[in-house]
Amino acid sequence: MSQAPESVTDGETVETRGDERVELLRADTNNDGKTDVWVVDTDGDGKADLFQFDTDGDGKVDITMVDIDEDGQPDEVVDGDGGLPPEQLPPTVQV
Ligand SMILES: [Ca+2]
Ligand SMILES: [Ca+2]
Ligand SMILES: [Ca+2]
Repeated sequence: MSQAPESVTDGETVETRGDERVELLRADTNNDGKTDVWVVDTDGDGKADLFQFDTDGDGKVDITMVDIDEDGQPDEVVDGDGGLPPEQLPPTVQV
């Protein structure tokens, strides 16, 4: 069930390992006070399998990557939040 990282689709709901959303990390990489990187565990095993990025700083996710087999390589990349919008919470890490 692995797909090539090149399979970028638009506006689709991504398939994740689980239905949970445990945010392991939220980071503000451009120091505007808003989160722009989310690292998420969806199946509760403590390992990250969902990564989301806000690339234009509007607080909404622009790119979602899923690492379905948790090997550190993204298996699916979609535009937008992939049907998994994050809560608007302050970042846990200022980068
Ligand atoms: Ca930011
Ligand atoms: Ca996981
Ligand atoms: Ca955005």
